Amino acid sequence: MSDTKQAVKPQLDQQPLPPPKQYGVFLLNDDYTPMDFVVMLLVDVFRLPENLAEAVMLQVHHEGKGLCGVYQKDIADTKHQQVQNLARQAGHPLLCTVEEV
Ligand code: TYC
Repeated sequence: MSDTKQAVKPQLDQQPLPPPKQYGVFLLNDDYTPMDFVVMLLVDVFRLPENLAEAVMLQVHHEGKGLCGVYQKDIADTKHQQVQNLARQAGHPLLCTVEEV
């Protein structure tokens, strides 16, 4: 009786996959969202330490935009959705964007 199991052949002749694209999640400034709320988001959603969260919040406040974190697309989209959901629930107009970096 022949052995019907197929040998798994390593695909050594194939090129390695390119690294996955990376996406930055950016916060945008507005005149209404409280600073404390933005710092809380940066700590809770992006896991930044408190001092860095405050620095990012102030950068957004002064320069209009700031990078919160860099992720693969699905994770960046999830963070974006979490920010928008938390902001809307709290009644703030905070906006964030996802951009390939
Ligand atoms: N500019 C806001 C204020 O003065 C604070 C703020 C910071 C809002 C960062 C949004 O992404 C933001 N209350």
